[in-house]
Amino acid sequence: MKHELPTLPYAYDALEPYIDARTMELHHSKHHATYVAKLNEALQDHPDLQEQSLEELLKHLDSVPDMIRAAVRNHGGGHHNHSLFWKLMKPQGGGEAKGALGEAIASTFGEFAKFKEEFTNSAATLFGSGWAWLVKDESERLSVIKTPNQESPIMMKMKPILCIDVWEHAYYLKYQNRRPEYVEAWWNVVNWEEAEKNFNTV
Ligand code: MN3
Repeated sequence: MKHELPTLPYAYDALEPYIDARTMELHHSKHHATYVAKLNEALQDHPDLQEQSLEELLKHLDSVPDMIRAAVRNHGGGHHNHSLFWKLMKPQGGGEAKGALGEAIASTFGEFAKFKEEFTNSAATLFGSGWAWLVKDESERLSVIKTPNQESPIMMKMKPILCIDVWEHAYYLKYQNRRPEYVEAWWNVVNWEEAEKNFNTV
């Protein structure tokens, strides 16, 4: 079974003006596609691992052979993170979390604005390339974390709810070095229904 690049649930220009079409196109058709190709390449001589779902592979990186573990972490993580990320954005998104997720955010962070501030701060201060996340741990507790490179919370037994890619390739064409501006704009395209779906599934 080969891993495949998912199609975007909207057009490349659908998130304009917050995220530009050229960035979306390169990010999806080049960067994400490369993670998928390199993951398949790493697994090509490992038919047993090809049978596993991406989640299983990432949850049990310890049982992946040494020789390909870094490739699976980087490219498998990259494939999984981007697949989540695309669905967590939509045109006419933004606003605040509602429903069960909205309640959990309010009870964890005090109010939505506090959560937004903490998440924004994590995304802005992450050094180098990586991701900021809202995650749920095994005792259902919410927290904001950052991961370097293409590491995923599922490698740490945590469930991803919301994420933002802060690699320069995610914003450089439009925002150059102004990552905080990109993060601020990104809040306008957050797909809270998708985040709530992530929150409600185990
Ligand atoms: Mn990326």
